[in-house]
Amino acid sequence: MTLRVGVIGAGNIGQDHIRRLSHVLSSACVTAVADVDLDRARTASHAAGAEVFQSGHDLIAAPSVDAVVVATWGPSHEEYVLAALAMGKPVFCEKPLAPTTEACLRIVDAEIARGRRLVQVGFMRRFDAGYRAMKAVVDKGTLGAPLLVHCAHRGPSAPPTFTSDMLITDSTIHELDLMRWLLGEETVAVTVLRPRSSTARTDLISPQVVLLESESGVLADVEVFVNAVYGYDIRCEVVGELGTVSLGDFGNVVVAHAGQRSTYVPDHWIERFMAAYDVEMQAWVDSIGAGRAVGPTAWDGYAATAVAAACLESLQSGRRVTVQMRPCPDFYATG
Ligand code: ISE
Repeated sequence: MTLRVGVIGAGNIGQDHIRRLSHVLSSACVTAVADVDLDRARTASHAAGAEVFQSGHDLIAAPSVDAVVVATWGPSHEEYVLAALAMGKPVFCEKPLAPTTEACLRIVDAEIARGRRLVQVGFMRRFDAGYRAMKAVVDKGTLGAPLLVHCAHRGPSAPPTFTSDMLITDSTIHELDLMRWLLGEETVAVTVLRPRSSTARTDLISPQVVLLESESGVLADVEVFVNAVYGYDIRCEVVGELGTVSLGDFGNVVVAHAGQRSTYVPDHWIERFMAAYDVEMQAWVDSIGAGRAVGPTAWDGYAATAVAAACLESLQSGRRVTVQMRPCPDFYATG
């Protein structure tokens, strides 16, 4: 059976999801596209032959839509996810689930009230082959207990609308989720440091260094640098009692030639994580067919936003901030 998907938001990632659902994945097609910018929706829907809507709510209610992808900007996620939940339609929501912990909890509560998991959050790095291989090594215990994690999240340049807070809420949010997933424990306290800033943008605090402390005391340092000029470069290394495991770049080779050793660095996150996005969305489509939800839950979306809220407070105060989170409901405990 082919899953008929409606995509709300036809920006960068929305267009990419429409392409993947229409031409790359199996058992799915795009039957509807909505965007407040009707022309953008029309252009994006063209290749898929999908119906065009200006209102995301009309798209969710359409009988031709079985499941919904929300790829609009963060502050509008909540209303669309809640509307999909109200109709009992599965919904894939891009990260962050919502910008505030209160909004995330309203989604969590609505999903629990519905009685079954309908939300998957777009933390696609959990589907990246490199991160999965790292997690398998950590889980196997070969390295002993993890002690430290070193991460770098660098991009070539940030759009003019990108703010200092967005280094946390838009970029580091991936590492905030990954730490919980890789270590299998909550982050309990954070500190955000401001090193010397790049002169590329005087209005932006970039780079930042985010320190995360886990329940058992594992310390993770995340360098987030959104105007690093040279390319999109994601690094991660877990240091355990007996050894380390590092993230390999996707299929990268190192070339030594004419007195130089060099390797390719992509310039955009869509390219770096292309395969992860494909695997992530195929998993979502298949899980709906199988009637068994997989992937990052609404609770994971809430937890990442709760850690991000503490990071934003620390970015302002310069102090260590403890993370405030509700205890995890049983509903998500086995998910
Ligand atoms: C972007 O929105 C993403 O989702 C990318 O994965 C992330 O690396 C980038 O920093 C964000 O701006």
